[in-house]
Amino acid sequence: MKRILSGIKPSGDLNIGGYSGALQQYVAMQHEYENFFFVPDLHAVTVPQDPLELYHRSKEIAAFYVAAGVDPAKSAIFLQSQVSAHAELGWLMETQVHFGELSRMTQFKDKSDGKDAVSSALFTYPALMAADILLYQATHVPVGEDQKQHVELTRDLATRFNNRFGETFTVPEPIIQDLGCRIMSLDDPSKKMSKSNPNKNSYVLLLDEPDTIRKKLSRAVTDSEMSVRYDPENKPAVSNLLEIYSIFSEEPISVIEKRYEGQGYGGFKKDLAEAVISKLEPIQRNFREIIDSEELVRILKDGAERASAVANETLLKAKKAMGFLTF
Ligand code: ATP
Ligand code: LTN
Repeated sequence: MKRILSGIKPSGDLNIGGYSGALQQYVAMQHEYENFFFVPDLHAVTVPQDPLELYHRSKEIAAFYVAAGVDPAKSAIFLQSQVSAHAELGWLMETQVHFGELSRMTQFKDKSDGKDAVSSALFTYPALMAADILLYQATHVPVGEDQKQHVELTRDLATRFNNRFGETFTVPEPIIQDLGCRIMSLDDPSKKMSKSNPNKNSYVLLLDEPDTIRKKLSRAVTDSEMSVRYDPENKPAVSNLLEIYSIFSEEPISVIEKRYEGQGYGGFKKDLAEAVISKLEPIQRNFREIIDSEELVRILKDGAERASAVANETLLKAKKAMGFLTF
C-alpha cells in the first residue's frame, strides 16, 4: 500500500500558497493512498510562538484539513505533539544527520537570516522532519517546492540508517506538482507567497472575506505588456496569477489564456478573484462549523491513536536496530 505523510505548520495564518502546494494535493490524492496528515506543532516552536496563538492555530490547521475535504475516516488527522514517537525518533535522527548537511538547508538560512537569537531546534529541524516521515514508512510526501530539500535529506538519512543498521525505513519520494508548487507573493513575483511577509496585501488567506480577496487580487502587481500569457521567465507576475487561477478554477492555463486573448488585466483579475472566492467559500463555511466542535476533538484523538500504533512500531524497530534494550 502506498502511504502519504504530510503536514502544514501552525505558525501563521494559512494562505493560498499552502493550499495550492499542500492542502489541495492532500484532498486530491487521499483516495489512492493510506494517509497520515498531521499538524507539525513541534516544528512551529522552532521560532518564538505565543502559547495562545499556537493553541488556536493548531486547531485551525486541523480544521482546515477537514473543511477542505480530507476524509477523517480514510486518513489519520493528528497533532504531532500527541504522538511522542516523533520527538524520540527526532533525537535518534539528529545522531545520524551531519552538521554540514543541516548547514546547507536553505529554509534555515532564510528563517535565521538577520536574527540575533536563533534556537538550535530551528537548525536541527530537518532531523525531526525526517522522523515525521520515516515513522510512518511513507512512500510519498506531497509538499511545495520549498520542502524538496528537506525530503531529499530524509531520503539520504533513511538510506544511511538502513546501510548502518539494517533495513528499517522506507525511502520516501517527494510529490511536487508542476503547477502551483511555488505560488509567489502578490507584491513581488520573485518571493514565495509567505505568511511571514509583513505586507498583508502580498498574500490571500484562506479565511479572507470576499471583498478582501477582490481588493488584494486587484492590487496584485502585473507588468506593462497587457497580455494574459503564461511565460514565467519574462512575465513572472502574470504567470503567477495564471497559476493561481488554474489551481482555483481547475481549468488548464491554455483555456484561461484563450479566454482573455486580446484583453488587458482588469477582467482577468476580477474573474480570478471570483474563482478564488467560490473555491474558498465552502471551505470557510465547513471551517466555521467544525472549528469549535466536539467532532474535531474526536477526529484528533482517533487520529493520534491510529498514528501512534504505526509510529511506535517503527520506533521500536529503529531502537532495536541501533542496539537499545527494548524489553
Ligand atoms: P511560510 O513560508 O508561509 O512561513 P512555510 O512554507 O514555512 O510557510 P507551511 O505553512 O508549513 O510552512 O507550508 C505548508 C506546505 O505548503 C508545505 O508543503 C509548503 O511547501 C507549502 N507551501 C507553503 N508556501 C507555499 C507557496 N507559496 N506555494 C506553494 N506551496 C507552498
Ligand atoms: N517543514 C515543513 C512542515 C513539515 C512537513 C513534515 C511537511 C514538518 N514535517 C513532514 C511534510 C512532511 C514546512 O516548513 N512547511
